[in-house]
Amino acid sequence: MEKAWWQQSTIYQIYPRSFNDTNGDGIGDLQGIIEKLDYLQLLGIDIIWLSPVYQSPNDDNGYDISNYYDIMDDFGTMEDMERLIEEAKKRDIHIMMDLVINHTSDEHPWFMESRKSKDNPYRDYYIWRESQDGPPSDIQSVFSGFAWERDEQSGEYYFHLFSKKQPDLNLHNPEVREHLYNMMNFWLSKGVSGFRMDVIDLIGKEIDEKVLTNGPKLHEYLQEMNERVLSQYPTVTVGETPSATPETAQLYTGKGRNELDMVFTFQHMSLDERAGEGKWALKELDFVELKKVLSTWQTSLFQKGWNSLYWNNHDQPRIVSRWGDDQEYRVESAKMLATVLHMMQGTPFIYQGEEIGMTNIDWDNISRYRDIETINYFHEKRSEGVPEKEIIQSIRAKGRDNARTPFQWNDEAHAGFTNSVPWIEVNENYPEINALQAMENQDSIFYHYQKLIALRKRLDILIYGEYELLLEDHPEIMAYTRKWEGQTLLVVANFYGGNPDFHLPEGLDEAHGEMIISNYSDTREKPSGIGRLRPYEAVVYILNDREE
Ligand code: TEU
Ligand code: CA
Repeated sequence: MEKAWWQQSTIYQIYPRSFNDTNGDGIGDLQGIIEKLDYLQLLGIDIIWLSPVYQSPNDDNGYDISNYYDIMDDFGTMEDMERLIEEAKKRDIHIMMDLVINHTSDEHPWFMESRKSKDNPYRDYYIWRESQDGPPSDIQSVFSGFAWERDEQSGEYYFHLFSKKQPDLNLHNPEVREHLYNMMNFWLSKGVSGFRMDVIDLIGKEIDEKVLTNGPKLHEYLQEMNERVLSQYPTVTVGETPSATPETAQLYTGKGRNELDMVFTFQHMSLDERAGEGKWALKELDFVELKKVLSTWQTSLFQKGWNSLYWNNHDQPRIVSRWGDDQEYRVESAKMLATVLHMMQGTPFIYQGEEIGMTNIDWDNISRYRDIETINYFHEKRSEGVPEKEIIQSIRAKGRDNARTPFQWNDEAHAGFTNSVPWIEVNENYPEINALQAMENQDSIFYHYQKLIALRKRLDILIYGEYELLLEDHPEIMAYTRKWEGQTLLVVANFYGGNPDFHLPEGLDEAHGEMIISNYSDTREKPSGIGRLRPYEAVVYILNDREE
């Protein structure tokens, strides 16, 4: 089996606004990323996924693009971008752009034309409907309220699944697709290596039938895009697909389908939400279900497609606060979560700050938050009479700003992120949690990630090994094997703070191999199946199969 170059890669997501500010305006910038490339090289990552850096009025922090061919003023210039691509390349690091083509900004020239009149040549670039009495349908925006906005000029409504300032493009118009393919080719010819595709499962939608994700034309368009653009370069692609199931993932990533390399599943991310009630409806994590979901993705795509592996991104709360322990066992639990994820089959994604165990924020006043989704949700619930305390509780647990506070570089003012006032406050725990501190400590989370990344390059079993879940119903332990060419990789992890008892299945209960990584520095080379695990302990062995 030949492996694709991105199959043993690790991808690091940068949210540029919050990464590193070099010109003292309180906003991260491209020069700031260039300055930290050595840090990323030391970590060992292969690809940077850059959240959007295109020109944007920043209603949704760059996910509302007004010019696909230029760089946001806050972040720098096209020259800075070219320099970033070049400097990254020198360090064998690829750049993956964020591709936002479900919608543009309402300040994009296409939309400004489109809204001028019903017969404007750009009218059909977006989705317009006539309606006399209120919105044309009851479809709701992800960011609260109706997904329809009445436009004064023509009296018609335009469709926006996200904010009012993010009108949805009409991908059924071949001219629109043509423009987008040209734009993608422009970036690939500049030397970027691929795309992370924002809500790509929406591009085949049929509004009038109320089919949003997984529309009838979705795969046809992706195949067309592949033919026209992606197949022309050695690219790596990952689709953001909130609706994907293990079955539809095979349509996107299946061999011979010529669509995408990977998709992001959201199924594991929803297991601490009350089913069907959306992201703010909190419930405790269903751990047995988490094991089941992750395992189903592992086995369904085995030799059929390819998984992306992630715990964090710019839309999700910090994993160590969410499913680890961000207090007493912060270091152990962050390493445990990393280990469990990185030993699976797929391409791992690290979100900035994850590698130093950054945590959620603890803010109870709405004025400190910056995210449009959070702010809209707050006001919507207030107007429905929900007590402020209750709303804030959800926001603290799930709000996107948890991931968006500035990167904590050191223990100086503003965590070394900026020398002026940051656009969003720094998490106050930066004196203890920061990159400098992590780099000076050989036992830090940072070096654990470095080891995991290096193991992926060294051990083919991590690329090819067949996955099997063990101890399925155990309420505290996650254990699995990966088998390949007479070897077994065994991963056993305690997801909680106790000392659970467990028995591995026969055959695995005596170790014959070597421990390759653990999150407690004093873990002995103990027989793998025996004994208890300490709080959040995670151990990985390679066992050589016994000769019969
Ligand atoms: O997110 C798409 C998406 O499904 C959102 O609903 C996201 O999951 C939500 O924030 C969860 O609360 C993508 C981007 O990742 C996000 O940052 C953008 O705001 C959104 O698309 C619109 O472009
Ligand atoms: Ca700046």
